[in-house]
Amino acid sequence: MKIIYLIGLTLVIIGSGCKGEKKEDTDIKKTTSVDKSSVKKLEISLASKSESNAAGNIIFIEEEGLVSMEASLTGLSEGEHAIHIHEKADCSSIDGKSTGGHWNPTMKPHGKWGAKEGYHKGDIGNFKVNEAGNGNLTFATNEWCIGCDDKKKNIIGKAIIVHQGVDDFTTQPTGAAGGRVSCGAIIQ
Ligand SMILES: [Cu+2]
Repeated sequence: MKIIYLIGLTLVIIGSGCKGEKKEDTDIKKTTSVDKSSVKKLEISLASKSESNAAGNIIFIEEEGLVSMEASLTGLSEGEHAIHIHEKADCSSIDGKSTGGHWNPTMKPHGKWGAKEGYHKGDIGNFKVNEAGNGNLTFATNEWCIGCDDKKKNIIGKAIIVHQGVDDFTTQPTGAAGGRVSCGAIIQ
């Protein structure tokens, strides 16, 4: 639901200082649909892991309770690849396993995003990569936030992992997506 902020601004300008100057009263009423100060933006980069050439960048934008994600990846093998949020913003290990398992603050089974049986908050899914090794993904959800107090929504302090293989959405708790070929810490 859209929230409309109604800002009533009344400016009263009183001319003063100079002698003989006329006094002016001005009423300005302003209506805006988006409170610009509530929009949050975060850009992260992904580094190669597991001796791959995969890299990329992701822009997260939070606006009116919705977090959108725009990912652009390069250096991948052609076909589908899994992408998840993992639980720790630590990409230090060569194999990316320093990020831990899938981010799953609601303790649900692994699955396809939106599945009735449940899914992790980090179960973004799969995306396609073309023969040149490039892939793009857009995703949006109101189940995340950028830096809010709700631990079940806050993606800050987590990591994005791109996998060598495809998420089958059924194998627990990983989706059998194979090695971790790219990693980016979600930090401000
Ligand atoms: Cu993963």
